[in-house]
Amino acid sequence: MKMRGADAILRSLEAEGVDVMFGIPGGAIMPTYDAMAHGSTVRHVLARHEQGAGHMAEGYARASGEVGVAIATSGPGATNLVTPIADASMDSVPTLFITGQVKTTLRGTDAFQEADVIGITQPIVKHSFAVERADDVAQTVRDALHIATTGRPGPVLIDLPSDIAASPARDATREPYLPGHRPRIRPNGRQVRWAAQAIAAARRPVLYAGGGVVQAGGADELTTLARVAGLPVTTTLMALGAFPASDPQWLGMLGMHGTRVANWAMDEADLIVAVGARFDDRVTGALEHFAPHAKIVHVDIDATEIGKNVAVHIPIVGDAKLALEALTRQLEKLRPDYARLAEWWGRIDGWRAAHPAREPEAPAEGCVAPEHALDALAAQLGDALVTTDVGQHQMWAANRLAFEAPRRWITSGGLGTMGFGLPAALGAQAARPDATVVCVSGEGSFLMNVQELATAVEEDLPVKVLLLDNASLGMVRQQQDLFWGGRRNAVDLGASPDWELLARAFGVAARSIGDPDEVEDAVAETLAEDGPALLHVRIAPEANCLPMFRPGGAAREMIG
Ligand SMILES: Cc1ncc(C[n+]2csc(CCOP(=O)(O)OP(=O)(O)O)c2C)c(N)n1
Repeated sequence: MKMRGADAILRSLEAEGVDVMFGIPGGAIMPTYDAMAHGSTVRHVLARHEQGAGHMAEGYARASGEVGVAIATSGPGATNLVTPIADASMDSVPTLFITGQVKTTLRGTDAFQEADVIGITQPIVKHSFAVERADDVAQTVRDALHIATTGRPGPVLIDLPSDIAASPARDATREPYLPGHRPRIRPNGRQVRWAAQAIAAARRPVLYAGGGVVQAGGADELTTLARVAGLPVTTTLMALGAFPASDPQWLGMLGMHGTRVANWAMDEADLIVAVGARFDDRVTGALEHFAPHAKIVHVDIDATEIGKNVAVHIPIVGDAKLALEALTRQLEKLRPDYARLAEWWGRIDGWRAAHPAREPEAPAEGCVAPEHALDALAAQLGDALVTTDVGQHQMWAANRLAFEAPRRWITSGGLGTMGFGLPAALGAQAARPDATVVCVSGEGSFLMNVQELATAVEEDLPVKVLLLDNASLGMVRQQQDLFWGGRRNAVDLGASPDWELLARAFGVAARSIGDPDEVEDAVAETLAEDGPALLHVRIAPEANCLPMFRPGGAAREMIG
């Protein structure tokens, strides 16, 4: 059979090592689905909503470090991908989104299911390609994968008109290309030396790591640098697991829902070494009050991040793993004097002793404390991967589950997308078939992509869901209570479905509990299920996620 544009898509994905994609067919993408019907080594996972498919691609990428691929038809299929594309852009997730487009002859006629997806997604893609010739398809796929995965990773879109997909194409997969060529950006040696000298001289240093460390595969190098230099370490929500939570140098997560000790250490630091992090507002709080005494070293692969939110004293543009290695080598030569840090560690230990992890409040009759449910999960988690949705449950999970290694924690950080958790878990499970994958969710978020339970059953993706039900949009309720005079509005989710029945309707095993004595057993039973399973836990409806700092307030002023 002669090769068509649509075949070239598949042959190129295969040649580049893509083994799964997530999507839903439709009119304008029919040629590509027909090409799949002729056979491909790329597994296709049929999602039930394109937003689900997009988050699955993200979950796959975040779990594996490999590119995640989602595919959809034109018009509504493509617009349903907008949220995952924005999510992947904010969290720098290497992803490829392939959309069908109306025939070139119908372009601009408001044809059936025509939407300008290139225009709509312009500000949120790393790059996009509107394919104009079938002969270009193979090269376009290779370029797209290359762009998605090099430098700062991100989402790339290929928009493929159906007539081009159906036209004969040159078999360009046989033409030479640089397979696996992924240049790494080396940091400048002089800047590394300055930074190492600043670290060796600092009296109150903090190492602040972000998702870029995970992306660069630099978690071990982060840990080595921290140990060699004796640095206290905090990470963003995105980088949990990049530094082992059991390590005595771990301060916990920083930011709005981070620990007091992490935020106070940043506040009093004389040197902040930021690696693969972007000083976003959920981390810094009000910028005019942020880290007033600190010099800042900022390592980032994306030069546009340096100096974006805070003035940087020593910039290092480069791959986080390489930069961390280089910094460690310099510090080994400098042999820093650890005694100068004794006072700083004393101060940190004092904060720790005064503010240990919160003891859960006694829950009302028929409810479980959220911290209790998460502590039970933490105790049985082992090497499991955890995805979350967005809300209180996400922040409780971030603080209660302790991760020792990267890529175990998958959450929507930058965009804060409710509905992310379940499909992301399915994508992670597709990437790691042998791993246990748990989605920690809230009932508001879970309902946003609950249809993907059907995908879990049909595709044998045995994810476990821990649904923390507080009968409300808890995080919004908490902010209304704390910062909006207690005027609760549009947060009551009293009329939720019967979760056990709902899960069973999809063929998913389910159990519902509200008795604290049942928690440990119920978690164990859920994790032991062969197939997908849901554990619905009624949690205290008034429980707040504390401590926190006020949106727009100073990070040092932690409430609760
Ligand atoms: C798509 C989307 N819509 C709205 C919001 C705003 N928002 C943030 S948290 C939240 C409540 C989440 O409720 P739930 O999933 O039940 O979690 P809980 O906070 O109760 O744990 C809302 C509405 C959001 N983050 N994402």
